[in-house]
Amino acid sequence: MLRALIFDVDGTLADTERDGHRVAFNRAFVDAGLDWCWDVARYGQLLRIAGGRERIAHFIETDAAHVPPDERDALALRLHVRKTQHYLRMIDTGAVALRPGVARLLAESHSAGLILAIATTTTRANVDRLIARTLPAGAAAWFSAIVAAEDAPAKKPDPQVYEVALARMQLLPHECLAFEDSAAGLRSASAADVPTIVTVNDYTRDQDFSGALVVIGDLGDPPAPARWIAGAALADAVVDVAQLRAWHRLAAGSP
Ligand code: XBP
Ligand code: MG
Repeated sequence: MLRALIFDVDGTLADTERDGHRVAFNRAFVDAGLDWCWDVARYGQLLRIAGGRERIAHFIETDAAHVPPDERDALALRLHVRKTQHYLRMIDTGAVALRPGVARLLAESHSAGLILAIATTTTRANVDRLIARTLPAGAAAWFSAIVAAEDAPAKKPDPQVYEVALARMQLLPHECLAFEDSAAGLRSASAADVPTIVTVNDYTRDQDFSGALVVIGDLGDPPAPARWIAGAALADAVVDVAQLRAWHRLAAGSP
């Protein structure tokens, strides 16, 4: 029986990367007097590295080798702290919006008694602020578990973040459905045996989603329908709780 929904954040709850995180990283670089600037294409490549601080550290290794090795970690940390300050301010100003159907499905699922959880590589403060800024007052209490970068140091595609979420909810993988946007996120949830629904975005649409229960463009929000891409059939125009229960039965192999 479907008991819980586990949502990724970046790219899934909200399309945060291109016009959110990427802009915040660049503002932090400017503040530090660095001439680094991650354009849309380069950031798409850097997204292969999960975790903002790890992403900066990787960039230093590949593009700023002049930084003395014993100063690199401290620099990456300092830049990431500043980047997070910029990103939080962007959320506060409404620069980060939820993807189509997310607010609707979260509210409907909560009302239907489904347990909700978050499993993300991003910084916890980013999650709390996004929920506070984009969902109804009190919605933070809808989530039984919010597992973020601080709780699962092994980043996606490692399954740790999903394993921590399952343990906190005391649920089995097949009692849940995961929502992801990227191949790394799908691999993370799949490695934890959680059946996964993928909603793609501009950065991830060409990635390999083999093993996903279903791949769609987004969850759909009337009058705009969800766009089916691959996997289990989409019965109606939008993804609702009835559709999730049907997909979950399919994943469980029950009629
Ligand atoms: C996506 C990530 C994060 C964000 C940046 O997380 O890999 O690192 O890109 O956020 P997910 P931070 O898709 O798992 O939500 O700078 O806070 O890491
Ligand atoms: Mg994601």
